[in-house]
Amino acid sequence: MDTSYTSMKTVIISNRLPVKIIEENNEYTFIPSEGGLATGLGDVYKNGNSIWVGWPGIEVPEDRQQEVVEKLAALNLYPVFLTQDEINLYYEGFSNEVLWPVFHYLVTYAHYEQSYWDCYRSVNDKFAQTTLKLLNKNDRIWIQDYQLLLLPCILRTQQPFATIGFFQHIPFPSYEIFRLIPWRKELLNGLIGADLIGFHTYDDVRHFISTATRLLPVNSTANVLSKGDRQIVVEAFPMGIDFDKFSGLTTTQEVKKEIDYFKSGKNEVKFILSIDRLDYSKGILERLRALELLLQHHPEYIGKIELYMIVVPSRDSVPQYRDLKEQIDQLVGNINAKYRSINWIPINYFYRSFPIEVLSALYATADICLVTPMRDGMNLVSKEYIASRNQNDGVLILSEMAGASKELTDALIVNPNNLGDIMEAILVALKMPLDEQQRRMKAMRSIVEKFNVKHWVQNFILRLNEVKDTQKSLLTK
Ligand code: GDG
Repeated sequence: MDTSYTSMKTVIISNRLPVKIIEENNEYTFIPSEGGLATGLGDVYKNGNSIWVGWPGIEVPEDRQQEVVEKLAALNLYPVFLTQDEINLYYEGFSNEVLWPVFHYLVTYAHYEQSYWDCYRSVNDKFAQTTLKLLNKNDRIWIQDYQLLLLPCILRTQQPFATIGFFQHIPFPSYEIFRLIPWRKELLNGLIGADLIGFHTYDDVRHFISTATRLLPVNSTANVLSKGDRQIVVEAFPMGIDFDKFSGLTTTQEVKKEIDYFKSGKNEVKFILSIDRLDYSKGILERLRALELLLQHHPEYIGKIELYMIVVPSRDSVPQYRDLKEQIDQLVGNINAKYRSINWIPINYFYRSFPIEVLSALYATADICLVTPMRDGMNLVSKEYIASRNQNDGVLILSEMAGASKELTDALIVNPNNLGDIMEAILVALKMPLDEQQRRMKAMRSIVEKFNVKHWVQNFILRLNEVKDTQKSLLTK
C-alpha cells in the first residue's frame, strides 16, 4: 500500500476550478481561491505533478482559450471550456434543477427536461475528453460531486484499469426518492465506474447501496458492490475544515478590530448568527419563523437578542431561488417592522458575501450559531463556528438533517421542520450556563480539530489506494 498520499499523481476533477477570475483591460487574471475543498486539496494539486481539471468559471472565446490554458497550467490547473448554453443546460438545468432538488428531497422542484439530460451527458463527456488527454497510466483520479456523476463510467470505459475515486458533497436520497428520476439507471451506472465512492455520512452510503442493488444488476456485501469481476467500495468520509485557519484568524489584528466593533455597546444583547448560501435546502424561512415565534411567546427577549443573518447570493437565475429571496425579504421586513424599536432591530439581514475576516469576527462574537438546514450533505458553517470559539464558549444549534449532526452530537440538535423545537433550543441556548457551554464546545472542538480537511483528503486517497491494491490482488489470484 502507498503510505504517502501525495507521492502519486492525482488528477482532481470538479465542476469548477479553484480560482477566482478577474477580467480587466481585456486581460484575465486567475487567483487561487481558498474555499474548503481547495484548501484541503492544496497539498495535493499545488505540489508534485498532480493537477486539477474543471470549468474556469466564465465563457472564454475560442481565440483566447490558449492564453487561459497557459495561465492556468502555471497553477497546475487545466480548463474544460463550456459555452453559455452548456452552463444553462448542464449546470443550472440538470445539476441544479434536477439533481440538487431531488437529492435534497424537494422533488416537486425538479424539472425533468430532456434537453438538460442530453447536455449533462455531453458535458460529462467533454470533461472525460479533457481528462483523458492529461492522464498517464498509473494516475489516480478523484472526481468531485453531483455535476459529474457520469464521468467515472466514461473514464472506466476508456481506461479499464484506472484508479477512480468519487466523492459526493450533497446527500444521497433514499431509493423512493431517487427512483423518481427518469435517467436513474444511467446515473447509477455512471457512478459505479468508480472504485471507491464516498459520501459524508453512513446514511448516504446506505441509501446509495440500497438504491444501486434495487435498480442495477449488482450484488452487495456490506458496503461493497460487485458487478462481474469488478468491486466498488462505498464508504463515509465526513468532510472537515481547516481548523487552524479558523482558530488562528480570530487572533489576528484585523479580526480583533472587527470583533471590538461588533461588541461595542452590545453588552446586554445576545447575538445569534446564521450564514448560508441562498438555498431552499438551508431552512432560512423556517429559522425566521422560529425567531418570530420566540419574540411572540417570549416578549421578555425583545430588545435582548439580535439575529445576524448572512445570505450569500447564489443561483439567482433559477426561478425558485428568486422566489425564495423575495419571501425572505418580506419575512425579515415583517418581523423587523413588527418588533423593532428606535434603537434595536431583531434581524440584521445581509444579502451579500463578506471577506473571511468579517466572517471570522462574526463567528467569534456570536453567542449562538443557528444552523437549521432542511437537508445538508455536511454543513461546514457549523464546523467553522466551532473552530472560531477559542474560549470554548458559545452554543451551536444544529439541524438533525445536516451531515454534521452525526459528528457534533454536543450541539443542541433540532428538527428544522419543528418551529417550536427551534424556539425551545434558542431559549435553552440563551440560558445555558458557561460551564455547560464549555463542556460541549470543548468536546466538539476536539472532533473538528482532529478530523480536519487535510485528514479528510489523506483518508480518502489512502483508502482509494488500498481499495485498488485489493482489487489488483483479487484479479491476479
Ligand atoms: C456543499 C454542500 C457540504 C459563506 N458565506 C461566506 C462564505 N461562506 C462559506 C462558508 C463555508 C461555505 O461558504 C458554505 O459551506 P456549506 O458546507 O455550509 O454549504 P454549501 O455551499 O451548500 O456546500 C454542503 C459542502 O458542500 C462541502 O462538502 O458541507 O452540505 O451543500 O465554508 O465559510 N465565505 C466567505 N464569505 C461569505 O460571506 N468568504
